[in-house]
Amino acid sequence: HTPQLLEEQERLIATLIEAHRKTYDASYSDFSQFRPPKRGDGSPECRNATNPFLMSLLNSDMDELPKASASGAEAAAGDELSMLPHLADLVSYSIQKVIGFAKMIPGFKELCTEDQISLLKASAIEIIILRSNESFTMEDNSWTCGSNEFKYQIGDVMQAGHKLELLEPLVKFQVNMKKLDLHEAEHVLLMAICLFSPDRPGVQDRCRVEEVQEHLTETLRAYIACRHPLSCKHMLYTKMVEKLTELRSLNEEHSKQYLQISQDAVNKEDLPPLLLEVFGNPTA
Ligand code: H97
Repeated sequence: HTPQLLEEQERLIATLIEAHRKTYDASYSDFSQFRPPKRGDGSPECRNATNPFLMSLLNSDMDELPKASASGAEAAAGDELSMLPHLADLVSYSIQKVIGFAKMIPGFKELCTEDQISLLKASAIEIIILRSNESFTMEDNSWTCGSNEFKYQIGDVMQAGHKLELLEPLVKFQVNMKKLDLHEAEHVLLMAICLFSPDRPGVQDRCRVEEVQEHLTETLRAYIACRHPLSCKHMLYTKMVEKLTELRSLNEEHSKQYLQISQDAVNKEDLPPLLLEVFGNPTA
């Protein structure tokens, strides 16, 4: 049988969409306030990077090595972690927006502060990965946020210290998300469901969190059943729940790599205080 969208569920969806619109600026105009992106291009000056050639191929449309860098082995200016300041600022900014979004979800403010913190700490990277799907394009598998300066490709994330093997699943995830072609209602419900996961470490009032999550998933099921075109709703709910499982493993990988990056970072100022609080500060 077909569940109905109750008036209350309609209102919930409207609230979530409004919360997302208020916290996701699709013009990306704030990005110029971040520390600027520094992209090593595989030139001899940038030879210090671990994979300069691979990186230059990933970062451009060329499919051949640049002649200049094909010879000589002189190492020069440190290019390692050159994208870290910019991407750390992007992530810190995104965390602030995720917090703003969370505060507008009915039920979040009613939790005790400790549980609010536990949920945000655990889900921040997952919600950032989810919300970033809006800027992701399958045209060139990049996150395109306006100008070329703010177009992020795999090579850029490698230059923040992340490993290629682990970025491939991230891009695959983005492509598969894009293919689901979610409605805005489904996109915002998925982010809210991700936040209200009762099994996150440190959560005290699991029952309350579970109650809200169940209400959100019930709303998602009802929405898909009555609003999504028949031809595409087949297994959509199941596929969305599978995405949450994939996010857990991306999250786990991120934690490991983040720990490594934060230990490797020579300039501790590269990591903004909010980022250290949310993902951990190994030197604290
Ligand atoms: C969105 F590397 O909020 C708005 F150290 O859509 C727009 F920095 O580890 C643009 F320390 O293990 C957005 F944690 C785009 F910070 C999002 C993108 C594109 C955000 C650039 C790379 C991002 C990606 C989502 C996640 C990913 C930010 C990286 C996140 C990070 C980091 C750090 C930090 C840093 C890498 C994720 C690594 C995996 C593969 C999950």
